[in-house]
Amino acid sequence: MKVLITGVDGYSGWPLALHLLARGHEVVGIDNFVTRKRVKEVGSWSATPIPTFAKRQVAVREIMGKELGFYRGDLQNYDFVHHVLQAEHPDAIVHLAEQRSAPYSMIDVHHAVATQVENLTGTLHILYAMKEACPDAHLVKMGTMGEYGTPNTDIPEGFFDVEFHGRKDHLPFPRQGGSWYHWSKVFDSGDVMFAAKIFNLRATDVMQGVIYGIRTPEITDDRLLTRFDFDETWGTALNRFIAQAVLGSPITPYGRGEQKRGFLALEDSMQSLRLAVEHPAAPGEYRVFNQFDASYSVNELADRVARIAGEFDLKPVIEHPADPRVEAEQHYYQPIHEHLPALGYRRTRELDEVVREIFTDLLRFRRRLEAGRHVVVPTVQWRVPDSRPLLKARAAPEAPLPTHPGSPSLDSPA
Ligand code: USQ
Repeated sequence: MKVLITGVDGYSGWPLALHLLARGHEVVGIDNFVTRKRVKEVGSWSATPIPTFAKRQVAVREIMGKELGFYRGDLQNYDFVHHVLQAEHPDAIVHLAEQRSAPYSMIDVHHAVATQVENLTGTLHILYAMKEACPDAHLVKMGTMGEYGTPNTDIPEGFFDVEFHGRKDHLPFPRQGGSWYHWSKVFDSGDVMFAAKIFNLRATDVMQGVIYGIRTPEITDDRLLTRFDFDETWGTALNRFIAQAVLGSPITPYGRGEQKRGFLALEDSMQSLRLAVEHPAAPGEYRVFNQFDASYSVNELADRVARIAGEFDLKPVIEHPADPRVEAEQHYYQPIHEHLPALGYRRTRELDEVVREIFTDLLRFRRRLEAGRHVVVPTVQWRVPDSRPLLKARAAPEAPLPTHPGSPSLDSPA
């Protein structure tokens, strides 16, 4: 199959390109490199050294013997999107090119607006360009488990049966995003569902949990590494906890630490996305896959990381900052995930094994982490003004905390 990946330079996009190429698919990517720019904006960088995209393409050619097609451009430009879809006629489009950080979207009004305008515009451009240029292609759209929030019921895969005032229907399950970012994904889901109906498009909306990991089997050489973020804005819970342990900084489960999320190893996320691509939705069908392996509370993950850190002669402490987010810190959490296993999905990576793998790599890149020690402390607050202390019993910061000057530009660099 020919697969177009938007956001091919990102944490998931890059290993997905390698995975699909290794499986014999033809892959073309799009990126505008805005994540590289925005991680710099908050004063951080990838813990793994990542080459320029041109060097990545050379590495793919030399190490894998494969060609990776690439268009540098911005999904905010409809003519660009239409041109690529018309020129390439992909069988599937995996749409990952969105502002993906909840804390980033909560910095201020400008970051909230940029997140929602960019994410919704990019998705609408793809939907319209598909209608015009490749109406038989299958859209695999990256959503998030966070669209559902944490309801006090089980969470179905997108839809559920409802009986109200004596009448029954099969309806979308209510969405309750926990940040402007998560709400952008909720609005996207509505747009993709509607477009599938009116344009007769094939669409799979992937409700993905929090991803952790640094490697996939295709990453056989440092030149093929994917990015690994560890700062408070771009790093996600488990990855951040391991980076904190390597740094000797406190591991930071927020608040009571009993908030639960669905988690998935990077490698198994690649397997899931490939299965979605290889088993397309029918014309006019909008389907929803919940994509995660197991649910953990952040306390469980912090304890796990602290225990495994001992194997690497590290002795991290766990501290509980007041939760900078507005979220339930203790709640019921029981999402269902049956669609992907029905397509053949099987978990391949155990949590402890991946945690050890991340420790091993991060210890190699320890100096890159050390230089970013100041960006691991949470500063973005969901509720402002807020006078709660950021970190109980925290010493004065060793380096100035990062600031978030100005608003991000909607004109992402090409
Ligand atoms: N958390 C901590 N301590 C930290 C960092 C996070 O306790 O140092 C907690 C958060 O409060 C939250 C949970 O861990 O309850 C998850 O936070 P996260 O930063 O790992 O993930 P989140 O902001 O929800 O977003 C990430 C990705 C996003 C993806 C989402 C899947 O950045 O792109 O959509 O995970 S999900 O969480 O299922 O919505």
